[in-house]
Amino acid sequence: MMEYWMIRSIRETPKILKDVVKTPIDIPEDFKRYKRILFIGCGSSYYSSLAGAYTFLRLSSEIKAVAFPASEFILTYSNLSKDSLVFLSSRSGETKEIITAAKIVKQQGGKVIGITCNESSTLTKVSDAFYIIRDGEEPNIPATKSFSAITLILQKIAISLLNDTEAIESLEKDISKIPKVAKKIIEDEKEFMKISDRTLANKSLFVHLGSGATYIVTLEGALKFRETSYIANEVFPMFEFRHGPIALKVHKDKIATFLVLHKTCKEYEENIRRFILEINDLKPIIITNNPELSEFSDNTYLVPWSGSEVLSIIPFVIPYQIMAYYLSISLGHDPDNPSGLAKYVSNF
Ligand code: F1P
Repeated sequence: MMEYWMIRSIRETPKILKDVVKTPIDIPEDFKRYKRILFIGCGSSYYSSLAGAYTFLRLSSEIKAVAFPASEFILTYSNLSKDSLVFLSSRSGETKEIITAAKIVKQQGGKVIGITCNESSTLTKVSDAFYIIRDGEEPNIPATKSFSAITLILQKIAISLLNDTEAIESLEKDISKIPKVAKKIIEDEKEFMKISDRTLANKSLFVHLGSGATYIVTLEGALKFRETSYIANEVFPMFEFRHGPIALKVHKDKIATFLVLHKTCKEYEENIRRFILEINDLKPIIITNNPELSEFSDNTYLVPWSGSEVLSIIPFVIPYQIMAYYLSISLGHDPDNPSGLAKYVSNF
């Protein structure tokens, strides 16, 4: 079977993450004085931005971090630029909405920090400072290792902006474990190929259910399937599925459902068990690090992650990237060059 770049890029994730773990995040002390922290990106880089904002919000006592797609920031929220520290993420560093957003922020007196894989990109030229991710460039259009690397940089930045030194130390220990865990998950590659072939091949709608960090995982996972297999994907915070979208169950034979859960929801374990029984007829694929949930599905993947919930995003997204890759090739598509997609969107 021909191997496309996408699976090779996924397999390079542990190596690139090792470099990111070693990247010093020298945030100047005065950065903590900004009233707001904005994380902005497009596509997969928007989901990395959500991960950055989520990390800060979950670990800080201040509600001052938020993520936007660059186009929404430009059309609706550019008034937030003043007194804001703005992290603009872009694998290519050339996405037009990102460059436009950078100019707006600077015009209004905000501070622009770029995160990109492309050292000679326009984003580095319009930023006040920037972080470069070495070897982040991918021949495959759908982001894989670059998503994980940009996400980890943003999470490291968010953690460095916290004031709680104890929390920072413990999270930095967790961060150092991620590359090894990524390697272990990638070694299970054939397990994900089986799930794709056995469960996904003849479905016409994918439904993804997550919560907290794993909700961000499902957003990026759904995008991977859309980009590489051209299948409709719906994503919901887990219990939101009960407020209307559960009507989709009428199509249960054509639906593949993913339930992505970190074990932290201990105090709501009973509610979660009842919910899983409520959607049992959808035969969910369960991606979790809670072994007690494996009784609910023949398709359960136990993610070997025992670290914090906020840092579970990268370990939990790799199974999605691999499943999307194998589904795409089993459907006869080219996962590297999806129809109608460009490496980046150069107009706005
Ligand atoms: C952003 C992006 C990708 C998407 C596709 C089009 O690129 O939307 O997330 O997969 O490649 O471009 P970038 O700003 O991160 O380079």
